[in-house]
Amino acid sequence: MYFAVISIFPEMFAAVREFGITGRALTQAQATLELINPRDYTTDNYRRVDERPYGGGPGMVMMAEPLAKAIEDAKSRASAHGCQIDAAHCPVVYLSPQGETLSEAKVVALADYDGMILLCGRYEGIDERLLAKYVDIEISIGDYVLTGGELPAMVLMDSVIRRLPNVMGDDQSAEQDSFVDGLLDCPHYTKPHSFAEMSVPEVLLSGHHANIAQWRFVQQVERTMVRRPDLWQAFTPTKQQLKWLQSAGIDSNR
Ligand code: 9D3
Repeated sequence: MYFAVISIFPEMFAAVREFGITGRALTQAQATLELINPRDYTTDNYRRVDERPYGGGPGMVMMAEPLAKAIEDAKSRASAHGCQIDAAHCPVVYLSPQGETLSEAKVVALADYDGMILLCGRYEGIDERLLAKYVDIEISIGDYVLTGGELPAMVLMDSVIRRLPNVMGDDQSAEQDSFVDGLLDCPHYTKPHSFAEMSVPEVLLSGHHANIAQWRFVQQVERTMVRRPDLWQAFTPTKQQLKWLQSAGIDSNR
């Protein structure tokens, strides 16, 4: 998958580029990341990308022209990389507090594109005419105020890259975790056997794989009921899970 990121703070993207699973995916070319700085497309001596808002008020607005040139360059780079340049194959995604909230379902859908151009805003926002002309998808990462779109772009890339084929070392990990089956995760334990006068639950030491699977599932359910009643409401157990719930005395009809 191809990513072009348009940001006046390209150095921030070392976080995804240089570390962990995303870093490895980029090294192994399962994903490509190109950074494009709108300042490089300015024509004035000060390399200005922001101006005062028409109509007055506090703060600054990102100007359309440097961003338009940056997006056009991103599209030609995406094309050179083999992406078909249209909204169906390589959309322009604007990270914005006004966007639809990112979810695992959206992440899965985003992972199907050839690539995407991620547009990161700073200051109060971007000139609306640039957005009208270029933006295909608008995404927020949640209802809290950040200082720009860079961290949301990295959140999006992290969540999308881990869903690409052959990226997860253990290819089960992406399937089995929280939100994929609609429940929170079970607790995890590793060495040592005793820590802070707490020992590991006996069932995990038993080697009885069916009992371990049942215990983990019941733990998932108990946590989800308490912490995320919304997820529990929406959950539909399989036949096996229904048996486990019955033997644990949990009413699955809620
Ligand atoms: C305090 C400024 N706000 C005026 C009412 C508007 C505002 C402008 C720019 C609020 C935040 C931002 C910068 N945020 C993003 O670019 C952003 C974001 C976020 O703040 N929260 C969650 N998701 C996202 S995606 C992009």
